[in-house]
Amino acid sequence: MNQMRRVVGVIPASFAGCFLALSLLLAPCLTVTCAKAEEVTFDLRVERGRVPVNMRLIRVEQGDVVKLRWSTDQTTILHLHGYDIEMKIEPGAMVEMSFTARATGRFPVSAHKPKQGSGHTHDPPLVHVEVHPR
Ligand SMILES: [Cu+2]
Repeated sequence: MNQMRRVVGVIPASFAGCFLALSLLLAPCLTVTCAKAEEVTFDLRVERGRVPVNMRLIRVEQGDVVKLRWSTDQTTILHLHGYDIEMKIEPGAMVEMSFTARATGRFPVSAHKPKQGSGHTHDPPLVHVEVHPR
């Protein structure tokens, strides 16, 4: 006990300060909020340009690592707005769209029909990704 106190006593103030700062930095991560950040995976099947009704709203929480695994019956280019991720999906292959949900909000994923000419048009969104604040 006596020895312990002496050891604590000789810790330089700067070190103690650092330790305090570090604890404050880490503290939020030790609470439930931070521990909840997780990896979430959704399997999404596009058939004739649509995703099943019960899969059209994807709710995640800020900080989650989100994986959308896409399969399709026709070649399509997907565009996740806001996060600005574009990928091509083709029949017979599973394509994973992966991102960390840093920005909160409601983000549509639209299909781009392969088209001639420049620019692109959107069909109504296939799904919406909702990123909720923690
Ligand atoms: Cu687009």
